[in-house]
Amino acid sequence: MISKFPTDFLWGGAVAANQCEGAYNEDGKGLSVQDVMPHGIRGEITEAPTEDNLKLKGIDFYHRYKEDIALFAEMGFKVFRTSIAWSRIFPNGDDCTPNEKGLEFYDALFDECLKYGIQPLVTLSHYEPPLQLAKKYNGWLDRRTISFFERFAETVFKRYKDKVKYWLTFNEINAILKAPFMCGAILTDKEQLSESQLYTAMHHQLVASASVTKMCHEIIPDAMIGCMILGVTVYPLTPSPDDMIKTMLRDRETYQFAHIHARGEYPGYLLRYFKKNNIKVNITDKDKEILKNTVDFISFSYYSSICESADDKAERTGGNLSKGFVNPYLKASDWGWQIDPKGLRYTLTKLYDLYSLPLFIVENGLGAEDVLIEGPNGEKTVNDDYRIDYLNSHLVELEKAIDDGIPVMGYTSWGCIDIISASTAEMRKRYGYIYVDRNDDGKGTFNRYKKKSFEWYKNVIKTNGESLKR
Ligand code: BGP
Repeated sequence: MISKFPTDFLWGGAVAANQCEGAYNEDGKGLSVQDVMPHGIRGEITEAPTEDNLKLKGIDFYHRYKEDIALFAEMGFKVFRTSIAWSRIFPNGDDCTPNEKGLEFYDALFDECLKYGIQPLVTLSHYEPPLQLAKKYNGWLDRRTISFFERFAETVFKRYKDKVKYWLTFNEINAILKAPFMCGAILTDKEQLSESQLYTAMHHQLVASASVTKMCHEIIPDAMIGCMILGVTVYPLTPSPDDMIKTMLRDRETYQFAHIHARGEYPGYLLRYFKKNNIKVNITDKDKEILKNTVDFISFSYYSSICESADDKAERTGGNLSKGFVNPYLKASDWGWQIDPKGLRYTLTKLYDLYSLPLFIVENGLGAEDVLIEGPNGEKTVNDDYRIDYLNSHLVELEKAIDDGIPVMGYTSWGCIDIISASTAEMRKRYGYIYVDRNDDGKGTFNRYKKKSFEWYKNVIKTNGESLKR
């Protein structure tokens, strides 16, 4: 018996409503910011949805979820992470009554999961705020958005309290500082936004996150609710103390969010940063009281690590919403994200050493251009050994953290089925154990095909990690 994974370890996979459901205007759903972002984060925002926006149809999960959940069950999933599209429930964000058809869809989706013994893990806000909130209030810049979000959370907590026992508030809540429109429905150009405005929007989301944490504990006492952080793992490019300090400062962009959710207050270094840079954020006494409602666990996404240096001339590379310097010891994915399994163990250790809360990896995976081939028995498949290697190596490092005594609740690999990528809105950047026949030109049958990694992951789950190659 080698495996160190606990017997109740929550193995599964993750998606987000806007990256898979499609049905962008069906059954009363309102537009979300994603419906006018045809080319991802760096693309233009269109006046109205355009044909070239793959997310309008996604992978048609809205109509095919039963087939997909059955495939997840075949792999043995214990948990399935997805989000509730806010604009399916409150089409404009500030509506007084919810859209019943939207509520019915998620009732059916969660029932389908539970039919197979799969626990839903639900993200309340995953980069898909209602577009109307942007147009009418300039999104999270306006404090009234807190109450709109509280109404949304209260509605779904009460509706699904017997079906959903694991909740996350905001997906990668730290990303609002990098992508204010996608994360905060803020129409003002990022370059025009003052730091006071950006941190004010961040503050409103933090208050909303703590407020719904309190609400979840009251409405669903046997549920667990966590924050979700974009895990940016940063190494100094050289042992120069200047690079080390630069790394420490860069780390704070991530850890300040975990700090606030875990300790219930702003860290001194962030308040000092506000003061030093004349950043005005209205943190009321009532806000401070609300912030004290801390989370039950910390969840995060982990894909890669980056280097930081005090010397700006070094060569930079990509990462999940984060640019860093190239680490000469690491290989990169086709999208320039540096592959670093040990960085996952380092991040788990650092988070637990700092906050002593249970942890949950809710995103980890390799985006790659997969090639569909004819399998040995005539079926269509993908030989994604590269994805198996990536996932296997990360799970082996995760196991070492568990062996150190770190309580990790579960692991939902990102994009358990091919979906539309968030940063570039591409279909060709595939993450799934299941190939979806849809391409960047929008063409395809939408058929699903099991990749080689499907059987691999099914066996990992069946053996509770025993089958991993160490
Ligand atoms: C994270 C998001 C996910 C997912 C992932 C992969 O930031 O939480 O929604 O998209 O990144 O990134 P991408 O889809 O850009 O490859």
